[in-house]
Amino acid sequence: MKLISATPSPYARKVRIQLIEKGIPFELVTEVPWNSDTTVPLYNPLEKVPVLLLDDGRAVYESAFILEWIERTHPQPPLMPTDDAAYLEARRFMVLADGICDAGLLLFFERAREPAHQSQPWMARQLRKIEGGLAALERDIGERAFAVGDRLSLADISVAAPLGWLKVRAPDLDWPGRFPGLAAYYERLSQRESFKATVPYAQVLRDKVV
Ligand SMILES: N[C@@H](CCC(=O)N[C@@H](CS)C(=O)NCC(=O)O)C(=O)O
Repeated sequence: MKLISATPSPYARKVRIQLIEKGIPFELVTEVPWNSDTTVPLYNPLEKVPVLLLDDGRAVYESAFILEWIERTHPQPPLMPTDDAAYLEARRFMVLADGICDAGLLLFFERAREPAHQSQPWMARQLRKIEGGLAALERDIGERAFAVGDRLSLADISVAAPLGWLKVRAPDLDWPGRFPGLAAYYERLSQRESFKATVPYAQVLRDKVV
């Protein structure tokens, strides 16, 4: 099994952490999906990472679906609660976390435009979503060690992904300074080997994207 990933990608980081936590061997293929010579479109017509390449040649893409695919095909150790209410609560966190990633990427690429072409209303809109999402996470996770229940789940992995990404791609937002509960939560999760092994770092985008 191979995983096509990018070093800063919060979506790919979720899958990498899940694979490590489950002890599933995989080959990490690092790409810059924004560059014109990327191989990603060969495997995903949507041209995005992560892409999971199965041993039988099939490609699975869209991070939430990859997480589900891996959970179904490699159920041990479980990273989703079995109880319906807890499962749905975990999914709720995962949806919110992915939405923060989406707004973050939109903000990042708007900021990457020439200043004269940047849309202030668009950036303000994305910033509002990011900050609203972080505030909701701060409120709902509170001082708990894990988002749901008393063990690591895909909810924690998903929540951590935008937190780590924002540190690299939007450090000016200073979310740890503004959301101390989330900062302590992220710090605790960051002690895990799977988190240490996947700390995001920037890639240079060689080609013009916006
Ligand atoms: N909803 C997708 C988002 C994936 C995504 O946007 N990945 C970025 C890297 S962080 C990408 O590859 N973008 C390239 C593009 O949109 O062309 C997922 O969850 O997998």
